[in-house]
Amino acid sequence: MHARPIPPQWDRIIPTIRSGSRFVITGHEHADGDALGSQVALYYFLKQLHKRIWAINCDEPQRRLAFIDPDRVVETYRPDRHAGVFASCDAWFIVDTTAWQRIGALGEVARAAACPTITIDHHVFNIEESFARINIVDDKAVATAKLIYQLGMALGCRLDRRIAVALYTALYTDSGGFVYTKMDAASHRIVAQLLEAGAVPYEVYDSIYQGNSAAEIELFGKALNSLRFDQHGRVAYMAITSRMYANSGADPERGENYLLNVVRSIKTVELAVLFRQLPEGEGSVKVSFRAKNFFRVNGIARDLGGGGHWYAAGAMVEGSLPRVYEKVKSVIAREWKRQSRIKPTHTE
Ligand SMILES: [Mn+2]
Repeated sequence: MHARPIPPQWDRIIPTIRSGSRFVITGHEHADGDALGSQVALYYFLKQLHKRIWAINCDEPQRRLAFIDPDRVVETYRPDRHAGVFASCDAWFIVDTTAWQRIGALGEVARAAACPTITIDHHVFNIEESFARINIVDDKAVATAKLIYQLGMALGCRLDRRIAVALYTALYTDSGGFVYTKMDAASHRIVAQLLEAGAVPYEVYDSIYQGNSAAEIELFGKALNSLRFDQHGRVAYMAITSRMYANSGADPERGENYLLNVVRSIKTVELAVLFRQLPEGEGSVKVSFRAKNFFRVNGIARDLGGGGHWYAAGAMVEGSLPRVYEKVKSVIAREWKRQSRIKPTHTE
């Protein structure tokens, strides 16, 4: 099923919500603040309408985001337990992605699902990876949470503290602390309402950014030691080997954003690239890209089998760390030449 995306026209799905009684909500794998926050907020919005809801992801939520889901409503997919749920639900919502490859083992289940599948997302849409019957996409939105807020209001639901914390965390994390280009005035007005509904900025900040262990900071030190520059200091590369964190007890996932943001903060750096060798064997590497002003990374990530935004994207690449490192370096060198000729537009 390759359905073209539609802009947020909530009338297109509200009848399905009103008439149905059983719904599933899924976020993408390794759910980030936006995926988990959007999922949990939509869960409680639909609960207000007295629906039976299952929130099911393909993997365990990150520990540092557990505060978004204090009642532990998000379950991890188990075929034996959940097969009946997918067979009997009235619609299946997938948030913060439109790609079946991004929901892990649930991808194949969703592609074969008999119930209507509805994605709600703000990433650049790729029809080749799409699967849902309805794709609601607004790539001008700073976070999927903005769309979930709009849907909740269109349904006549109200904000409560749990919803406010979930949506606030999503908006905060996906906008790099409310500073990225797409964090517009309308999104700030939503944030104001979330504060009125009980979200406490310092509590969210503390939960996400001040839970580091000493082992994690030591790992960051090793990663920073691997820092190398290219293109006259405009491109920065870092690599974390699986050996680096084998005994550190650190959760590498949570450090990625931190490292990329630290390196991107270097005045001359336009593009930061992080290679993370995955611990399962030596066979694959997660490559993450963060650009600053003009360089667009989503095309590179897509060519490598991943995806993302113009300024933030990533991919899992098969191969040893040195081989993936060299491969990506040459792809970037080529792209750098091409994109340097393009005038920056800042119109994302
Ligand atoms: Mn997002």
